[in-house]
Amino acid sequence: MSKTALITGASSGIGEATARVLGEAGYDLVITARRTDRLQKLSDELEERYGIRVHALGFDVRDRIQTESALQALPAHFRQIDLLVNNAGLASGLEHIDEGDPLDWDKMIDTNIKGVLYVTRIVAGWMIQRGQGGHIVNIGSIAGSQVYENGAVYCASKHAMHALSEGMRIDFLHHGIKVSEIRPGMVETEFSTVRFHGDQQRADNVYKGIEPLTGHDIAEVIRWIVTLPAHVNINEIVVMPNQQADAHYTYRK
Ligand code: NDP
Ligand code: 8X3
Repeated sequence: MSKTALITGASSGIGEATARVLGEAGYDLVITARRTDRLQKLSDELEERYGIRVHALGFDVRDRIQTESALQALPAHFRQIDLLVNNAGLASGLEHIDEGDPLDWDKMIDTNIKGVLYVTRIVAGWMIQRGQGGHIVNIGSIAGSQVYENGAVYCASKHAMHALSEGMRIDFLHHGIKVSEIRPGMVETEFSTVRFHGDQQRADNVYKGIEPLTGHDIAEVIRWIVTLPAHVNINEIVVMPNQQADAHYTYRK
């Protein structure tokens, strides 16, 4: 019997790479994001390449009603979720708090914290009902343990992801659901373009002189974590580019 994974934020970056890697590993997939054109293209490609079943599902994780109704409308097969990857998230803006845009704060808090809760509540509920355990992989960040100037709200949202991961691990312990938090450093995706509201030059400068991680690097870590024996769990793992020591120190060539 093939396993099924639901990946949020699969229209780009880490989520898209994870869909590719899990698809190659034989998982049936539910891939979600707002940009459904991208999801549909990815779904067609992965079904064709790996002979798996893929369901593309468009919703905005910030909208609880939309999230719940999209998930509840999934065909029965795709509600038998073995693995949930809570990946959808973003940074928006990079300013001191007194100059920050509250609309950016809403986006980060609503997506990175409330969105994770809305999706997890439903999918973990299905796992518990089914009674066969499961695995939840949360994409946190080094920003979940360190705070840097101008990034207070994003860092707060990833500190929250860390707390939610710990909370899920406790709450789901007696249901046999593993919870793993991955905390990457710099990964070159659309992350910085989104953070700088489409300013590509500013986004490119973030990675100047550094070989950053790729979405695929993180996806391979997920592949490893989910193939460990049933009695083994990786609670959390920090993954960094070799040229980055932590949130404050990078060595640029
Ligand atoms: P990308 O911008 O490439 O991908 C983000 C994904 O999240 C997209 O698929 C996007 O899809 C989805 N998403 C964003 N907002 C929403 C929303 N409201 N509803 C549904 N989906 C949404 O960035 P990354 O791949 O880098 O980011 C993935 C995760 O990794 C995030 O949680 C990020 O915080 C975390 N991370 C990233 C690091 C990095 O350096 N890149 C480092 C550490 C952690 P769409 O726009 O189509 O809805
Ligand atoms: C994203 C990476 O550099 O903002 O979580 O901490 S960083």
